[in-house]
Amino acid sequence: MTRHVRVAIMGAGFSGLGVAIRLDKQGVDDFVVFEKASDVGGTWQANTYPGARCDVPSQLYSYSFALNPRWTHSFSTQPEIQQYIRDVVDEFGIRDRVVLNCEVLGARWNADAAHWKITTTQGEFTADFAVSAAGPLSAPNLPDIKGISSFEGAVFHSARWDHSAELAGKRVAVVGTGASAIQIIPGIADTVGQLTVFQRTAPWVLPRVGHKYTAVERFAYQRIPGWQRLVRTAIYWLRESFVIWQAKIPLLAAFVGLVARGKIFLEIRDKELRAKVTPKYRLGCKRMLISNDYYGALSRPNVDVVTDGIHEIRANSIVTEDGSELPVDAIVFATGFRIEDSPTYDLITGRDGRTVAEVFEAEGISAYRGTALANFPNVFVMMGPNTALAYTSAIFTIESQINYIADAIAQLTERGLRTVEVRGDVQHSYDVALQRKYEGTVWTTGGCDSWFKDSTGKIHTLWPDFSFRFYRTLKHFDLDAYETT
Ligand code: N01
Repeated sequence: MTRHVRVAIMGAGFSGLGVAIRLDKQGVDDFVVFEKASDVGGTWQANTYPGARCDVPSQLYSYSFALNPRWTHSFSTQPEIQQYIRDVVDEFGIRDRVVLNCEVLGARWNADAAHWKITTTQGEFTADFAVSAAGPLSAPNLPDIKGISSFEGAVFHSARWDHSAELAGKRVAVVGTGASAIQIIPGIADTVGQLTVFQRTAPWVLPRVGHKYTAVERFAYQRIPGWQRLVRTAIYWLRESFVIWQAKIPLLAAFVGLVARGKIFLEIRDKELRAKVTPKYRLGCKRMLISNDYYGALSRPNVDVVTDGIHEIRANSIVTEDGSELPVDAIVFATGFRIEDSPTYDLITGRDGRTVAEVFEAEGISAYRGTALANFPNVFVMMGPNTALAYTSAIFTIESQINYIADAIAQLTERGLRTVEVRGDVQHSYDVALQRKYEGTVWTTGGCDSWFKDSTGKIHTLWPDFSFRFYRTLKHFDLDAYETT
C-alpha cells in the first residue's frame, strides 16, 4: 500500500535531519526521512577513514539550535560528529520518522494528483513536498583507469573505507591529495610498510590552529550562559573575513600564501619534495586545506610522492605515464565525489518528464537560491548549486535553506496552495547575476582546475559572497518568484 506524507525528505545527514527537526517544531509532523545507510549522519556516517575529522572549527560545525558543549577538540573527529548527530535525532524526537536502510530509487512528479510519487527499497510513498538532501558529497568519484578491475589486492574509495583490509606492513597507494587524502596519509603512514602518494595537483595547506579542549573550557561551555554562543559568534566572523581575500581582494591571497610556503619550508627538509608539494596556482583557487601532520607524513622514509599520472593498473602494481611500474598491495582512491554528475540527479523526474540530470545537461547547472528548480514543482534541494562555502561551515548554508523551506511550506499551507514552482525567468536572472560575482575572484583567476568549476569554467558549486548574505537572501520565502496553483 502506498503511504502518503506531507513532506518526504531524502537523506539523513545534517541537511535532511535539520529540515525534519524544523518541520516538526513548526507542527508539520507528517514527514518521513529516507536514508539508504544503516545509520544517520550522511557524509559523517560514510567517511570512516583513519584520521577523518572536520576541518571547520567544532564550534561552528553544529546546529545553531543544538550547540554541543561536550566537543573534546576544537576540530572534531568523525566519531564525535556522528555521535552528535545521533544525539540530536534523539533529543529532538524525530527518530521514529527516519527510515534507515531505505534507498530512494526514483521520485516522479504527478501533475494530476499534485504530488511526488517516490519509489524506495521499502515501498511506494507519495508526498506533497519532496526535499532532496542526499548531499553533494555522497557519490564517490572512482576514476576509470585502465586495468583497474584486474587489481588483485584491496581497492576502495576513501568514503567506503574497507576496515577488513589489512594494511599494516603492506605497500599501499593513495590516489589524490585533497581534503580526505591529507587526513588519510598521516592516519596510515606509520602502520603501512610503504606508502606511495599519487599527486595530480599539489594542495595549499595551512596550519591547523586548534587544540584539545581542557576540562575548564568544557566546564565553561556547559555552565557559563552564553559563553559558547559568544565563542561561536567570534569564530563565525573571523571565518567570514576570509571572503575578503578570496572573493573581494584576491591579491591578498598571495600574503596568506606566504604562510603556506613558510610551512612547506619549515616542515620539509628535502628540496625535491618541497618542489613537488608547492602548488603552482594561487592559494584559495581550490579548497584550502589545513593540517599539522601531512608534510611530516610525506617526509617519512617509507612515503613517496609520485607526480606522474597513472597510466595503468595491473594485478599487483601501478604503472605511471613514464613507464615505471610500482608494486602495490592495496589502493585507496581519495579522489573526491561526483558533484557535477551526481547520480541523485537521475532520480528526480519533473513536470515535463525530464530528470534533474537531463535538465542540467541541456540547460546548465543552476538553481534558484540554490534550493528551487524550474520544472520541478514542490521540491527543494539542500546544498544545491552555488551553495557550498569555501571558508566556513556548511551548516550555516543548511540552516539558511531550512529557514527558506520551512517558510515556504508555512506560507503555502496558510494560503491553501497546492503547488509551487520557481519561474524559469527568475531562476535564469538569478544565475546570471550570481555568475557575475565570480569574475575576478581567486576561484576564476587563480590558475587552477577544481571541482568548484565545470569543464567550461562556470562555477556552479560555490556561493560567491559572505555567508550572512546567503542567510539574508533565504530568510523568507519569496512567493512572487514562483508560479502557484
Ligand atoms: O576530494 P577532492 P576529497 N587521478 O575532490 C585527485 C569535503 N571534505 O574527498 O586536485 C589522480 O577535494 C584530485 O586531484 P586534482 C571537502 O568539501 C571535508 O579529498 O583534481 N588524481 C584531488 O587531489 C572537500 O573539498 C572534510 O588534480 C585524481 C583528489 O583526488 C570534499 O569533501 C574532510 C583523479 C580529490 O580531492 C572532497 O574532498 C574531507 C584521478 N583520476 C573532505 N581524480 C572536512 O573536514 C581526482 N584526483 C569538513
